[in-house]
Amino acid sequence: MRTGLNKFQRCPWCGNYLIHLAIKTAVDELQIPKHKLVIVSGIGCNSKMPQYLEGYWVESLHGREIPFATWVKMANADLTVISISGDGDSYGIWLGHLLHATRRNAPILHITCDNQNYALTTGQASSTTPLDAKTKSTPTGNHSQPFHPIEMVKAAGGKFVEMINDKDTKVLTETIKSAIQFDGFSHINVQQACPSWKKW
Ligand SMILES: Cc1ncc(C[n+]2csc(CCOP(=O)(O)OP(=O)(O)O)c2C)c(N)n1
Ligand code: SF4
Ligand SMILES: [Mg+2]
Repeated sequence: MRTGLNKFQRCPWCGNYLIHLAIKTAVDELQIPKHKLVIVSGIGCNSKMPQYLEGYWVESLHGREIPFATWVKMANADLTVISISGDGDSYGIWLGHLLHATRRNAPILHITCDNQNYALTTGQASSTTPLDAKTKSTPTGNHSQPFHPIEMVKAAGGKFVEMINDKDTKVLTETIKSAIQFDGFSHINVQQACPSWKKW
């Protein structure tokens, strides 16, 4: 955790607490030394995650965590590199990076905290918001068909692609461990609770 930062900037019951716990447990159980761990995030509620974990970390730009994480791994293949972002980021603003990293089989783990909305900017619809869901930006209901992230990444050639609920923390922890050890690009979509904005 960043020195001096001991107050989590999250709403009560935010699913990011559980995702955080799963990442921390996975890294601890794999005994990855903190000087060999690099966590790269984008921008969003989820993207404060690296601040609370032991290791090197970067909060990059919204949508740019995957190329940043890939470059880190290219510079030093001995590092464990995890990139983290939200659904608005991974599947929206720079979806291209996710698909190209998948196609290139970049050897990093990318975790998407999928709360089905742009939470940090107060709850607009994203590309995984369900049909008919009412959000700030869809007051009469969402009329756009959501992406299915798992099918999309598999179609791009993804070999390690999982969707897990944040409350299944044991499964999530074990899957993160396997994904870190996977030789190639791995992607975990975490279905994340966001009690402040995700009301469906
Ligand atoms: C290039 C760019 N566009 C827009 C923003 C504004 N912005 C910051 S966070 C955010 C929403 C993030 O949503 P998501 O990726 O789903 O993460 P969450 O907050 O839900 O965890 C937006 C639109 C930005 N910082 N940079
Ligand atoms: S707005 Fe949602 S995602 Fe953001 S901290 Fe609150 S509960 Fe978590
Ligand atoms: Mg989101």
